[in-house]
Amino acid sequence: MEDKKVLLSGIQPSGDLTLGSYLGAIKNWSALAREFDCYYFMADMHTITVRQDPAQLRKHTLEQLASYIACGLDPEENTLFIQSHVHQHAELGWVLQCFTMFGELSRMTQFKDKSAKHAENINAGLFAYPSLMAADILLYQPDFVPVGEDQKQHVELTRDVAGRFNSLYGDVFKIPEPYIPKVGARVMSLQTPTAKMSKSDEDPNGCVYLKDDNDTVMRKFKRAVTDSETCVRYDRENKPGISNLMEIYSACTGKTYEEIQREFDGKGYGEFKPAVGEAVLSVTGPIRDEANRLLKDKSYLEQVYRTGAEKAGAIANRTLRKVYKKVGFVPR
Ligand code: ATP
Ligand code: LTN
Repeated sequence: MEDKKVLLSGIQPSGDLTLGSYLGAIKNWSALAREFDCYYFMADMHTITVRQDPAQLRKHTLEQLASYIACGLDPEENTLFIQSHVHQHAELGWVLQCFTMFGELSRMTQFKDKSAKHAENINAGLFAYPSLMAADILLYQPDFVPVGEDQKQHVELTRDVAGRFNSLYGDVFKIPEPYIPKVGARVMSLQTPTAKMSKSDEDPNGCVYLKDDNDTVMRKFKRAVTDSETCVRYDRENKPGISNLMEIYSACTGKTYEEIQREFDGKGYGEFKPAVGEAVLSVTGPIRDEANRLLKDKSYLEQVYRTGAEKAGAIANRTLRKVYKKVGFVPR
């Protein structure tokens, strides 16, 4: 256990998990448990940077935990916890805000996107979000942070903040590496294939949710936006819709783009689109059913997140104590 490398990641329970969250993140996580000491959490504190309905937030947090387990994250092998249960995240988050520059935060793409989308509520938390994310990460001294492409900028900022802190106080934090999957790193919306498939997207047709029933999944793929050609060919620039479907199909079947091109040679999109839907369902159907089963067992989920928070809290506390000492706080 001790000499295993450490890995940590989180997802915001801001909505229902999507095919993007699965292919871009969770799918890869489940393959890593043997090799690494893994920490995965529900980033509930991050979600309130955007207004949330409290009952929905609670529901999404537990559903996300059930989905993590249904996607193959065994709670015996992975530490699964809820961010707000480990108070050290908020505490280190504050300290790291004091080591993150205004200019750095202003450059974050997610901040720019979200503040454009929620112009009426550009709060300080939304702006300072990457400092809390840096705390989430650095508390556990991980070697790797597996995330989708869109989070790379935040992990890079985390590295800069950790480096800045270390250069002032000595080696307190391990500098983590982002760990980005090659296939499925950027699943795009089925309706606007130039935009990321996102759980908080307003158009539910662009987004495939892990909890969608079979008919809904098939309907969404049949209606996916493509182009005016008919050939199944990978070209991100000129054929974003088809290329996205090819990436999804490839991620779900393990086939290469050449194999897919050959398979659908001479066949139109009318055949390709439902085939992608079927391939996706073969993966997400069993996950959905298992998550629904787990959600009925509240005491099991409770036991998982309690054990997780206890384990995570012990590690987090070690780092926080060290940081408090370094910056000069009087020990209690
Ligand atoms: P929100 O809409 O609330 O911003 P989101 O759906 O964009 O959420 P996140 O919670 O930001 O998803 O992401 C969770 C993890 O899944 C991150 O590691 C992220 O990089 C990855 N991820 C999310 N969406 C996609 C996607 N469309 N393609 C690939 N990876 C994704
Ligand atoms: N910012 C991420 C969620 C997140 C995270 C983290 C990911 C919060 N803290 C720490 C990895 C490590 C997102 O919006 N997907």
